[in-house]
Amino acid sequence: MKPQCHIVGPGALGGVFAFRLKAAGFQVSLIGRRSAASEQELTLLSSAGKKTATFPLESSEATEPVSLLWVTTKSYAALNAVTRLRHRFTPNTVIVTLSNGMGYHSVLSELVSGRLIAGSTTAGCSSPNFQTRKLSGEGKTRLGWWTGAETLPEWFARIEDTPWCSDWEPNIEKALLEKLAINCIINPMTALLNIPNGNLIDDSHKPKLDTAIREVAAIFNGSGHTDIAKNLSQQVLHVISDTAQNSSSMRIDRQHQAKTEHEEILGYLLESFGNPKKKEKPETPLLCSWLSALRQPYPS
Ligand code: KPL
Repeated sequence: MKPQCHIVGPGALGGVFAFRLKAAGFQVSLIGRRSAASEQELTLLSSAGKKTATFPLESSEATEPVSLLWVTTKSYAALNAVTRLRHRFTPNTVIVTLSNGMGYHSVLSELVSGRLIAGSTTAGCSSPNFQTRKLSGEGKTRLGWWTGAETLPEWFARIEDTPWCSDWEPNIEKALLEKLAINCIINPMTALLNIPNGNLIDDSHKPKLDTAIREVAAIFNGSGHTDIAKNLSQQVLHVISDTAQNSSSMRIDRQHQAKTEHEEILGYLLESFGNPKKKEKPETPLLCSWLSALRQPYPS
């Protein structure tokens, strides 16, 4: 029998993962905003062509148990989305999160007594319209137990050999921090300048990019994550070249005048990460100016 899973947040990322998990043999149901519809047809555009599939669509209020829940909402919406589903959890429910940023994993983990798999993905996903999801780069998806437990869930065997999945991560927190460091640079800079990722290495932007890398690396060095700091420049340039044509999620949100994940990305790094009370924090004027620009309301 096919294992069942639910995806809450069937936007760009959730839609792409609905197709990926279906292809891996899961029976996938979507959980969306309250809607009268009981199914949702989605079309996936990728380098492999065009695929269309119909997924059962449930509301949070439904009562059937949820055994494996993939959370693909924006990070600021994850806690609320999961809390609204609590009445559907069993003593064995497992949550997998793929949202950007940090600061929300521990609370989510408590909601399922530690059965939280945290994930990070560099898949290039967008949603050109209500029904269409676009995959412009497979990227890599890294998963691991938030608690650091080592036993792999049985269903991991279904996805571990797919081109998008990395080996199981025994230290997922480090993987999330590596991604956070990259997001703290690429996302705010592309969002505020309104440019695609690849333009960050143009001569006119490169000095600012280098400054941002230096400031983020200083924070990671100061908190003892020297290996993340050391590899940061190389990693950022790698993601920029891999996603050169893409828009970062923060740029897309700003273009739609939607809430961005700046608090869970840059806000977390500057105000919660490491020891926020420590006096001798490195100076990060560029990052601080970005955070305050992102905190400004959109002009009406
Ligand atoms: O994670 C991303 C995002 O846009 O949120 C990257 C990898 C930076 C790709 O744009």
